[in-house]
Amino acid sequence: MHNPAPHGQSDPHDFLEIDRLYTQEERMLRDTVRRFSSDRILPNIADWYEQGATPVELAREIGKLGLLGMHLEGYGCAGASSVDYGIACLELEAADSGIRSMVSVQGSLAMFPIWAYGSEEQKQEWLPRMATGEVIGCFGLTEADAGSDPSGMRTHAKRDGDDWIINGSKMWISNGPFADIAVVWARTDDGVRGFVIPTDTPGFSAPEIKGKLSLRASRTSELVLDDVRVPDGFRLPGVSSMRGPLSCLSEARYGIAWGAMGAARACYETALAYAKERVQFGKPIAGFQLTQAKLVDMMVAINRGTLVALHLGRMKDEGRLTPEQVSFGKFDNVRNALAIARQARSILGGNGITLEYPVMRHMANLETVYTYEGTNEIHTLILGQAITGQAAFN
Ligand code: TGC
Ligand code: FAD
Repeated sequence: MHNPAPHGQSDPHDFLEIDRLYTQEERMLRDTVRRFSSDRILPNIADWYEQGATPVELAREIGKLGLLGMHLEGYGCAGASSVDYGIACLELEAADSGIRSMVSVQGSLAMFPIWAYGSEEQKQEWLPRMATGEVIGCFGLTEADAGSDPSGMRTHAKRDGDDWIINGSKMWISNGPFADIAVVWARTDDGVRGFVIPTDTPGFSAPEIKGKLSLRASRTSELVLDDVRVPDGFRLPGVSSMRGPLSCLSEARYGIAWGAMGAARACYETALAYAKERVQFGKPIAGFQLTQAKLVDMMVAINRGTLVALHLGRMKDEGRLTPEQVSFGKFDNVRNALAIARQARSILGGNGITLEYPVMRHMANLETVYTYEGTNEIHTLILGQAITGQAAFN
């Protein structure tokens, strides 16, 4: 029988000793991404956020680390586990949700459909260069009038001999302003199809969306397709229904369940350190019961959410994770991360609203994370359907 650890010895930074649940290799990966983040992202992120742009070279650097499409096998991809991918998402999002988003879009939304549904030629052509970051991709599903219900899309592709002519527009497309290729989902006579379209194809444009107050380190655009003519070889042959785009979303949502805990951790760590230093009424504000209640709520939610993410990851690696279990992680971890960021912001008082601290930036980012990849409400309905058997979407 083991003696219990002495009272008061629990680590405020890893209260439930989740670290012990990772393998040695997983810890090494975590340390590598964390070091990259603190050397390369954290010193610059406030400026990138303020300017509304992150240099595209960062994608190449992340590619060199082997993080782009890292959970895919072959074609120059790292073939890492789902847990590894989750850990990378967590560490990148601890820096900024926009950076994690760039990696999610590249790996889960642009590379994954090519890997899962592309022809051998398409895989050979695109995946190796996407894994290094030489080619950047974006994912066009959402439209101005088809957000939560993408099956209402109007973008359509019509067969013309050996070619397709694509018309329509997409909205809110991450990586759009600088992407080299776009995976665009369009209605056809033969169901919903994905097309891999080089962004310099005549008739294709990607006007940038300006004035965002959230996810500013990630660039976003519309995609406009005006009589875009592409050969049949640009069509993804392996899927012809909404299962195509929706299965990509499951990949990205899984990464977000982890990533949100990274943003939450950054907020908690900042608030804890600040509360111990900041003196009001003659003592550190960490000594007030109301502050402690906030910090405890944050710490408990982060430990719980990280355990959920790790559990989902182990299930995914066993091939047992269902889309609605992914929704569980995205739904609960993102709403908790947003609540944590708001609590942390209040602990920092006036300083909390500046870019000098990461908290308000994370809080603003998490408003987007709450909305994209299925809003909080849509995931509520996915879970509601899973437990009742009744669809309540319309
Ligand atoms: P439904 O009739 O339920 O299903 C159609 C087919 O798709 C399959 N399926 C899924 N497969 C894998 N993963 C999932 N999550 C899946 N959801 C559904 C399903 O089994 C069926 O297959 P089959 O073979 O029988 O045809 O589809 P629906 O059109 O009624 O969908 C309902 C709903 C509301 C759940 C869906 O439309 C939805 O998830 N809406 C939310 C839209 C959304 O999340 N958009 C995200 C856009 S991309 C983005 O935000 C990127 S942000 C950047 C970043 O990720 O960092
Ligand atoms: P709507 O669908 O109009 O929803 C508005 C409100 O109505 C929400 O609260 C919603 O939950 C609620 N609502 C809708 N339907 C129901 C219902 N049945 N029951 C109850 N409530 C409901 N998309 C891409 O395709 N690719 C990308 O790369 C991408 N990147 C993004 C980056 C950013 C910064 C943002 C903000 C969005 C991005 N998106 C992307 C789009 C994103 O997925 C959509 O914004 C999201 O799916 C919601 O769609 P919507 O904005 O049209 O909101």
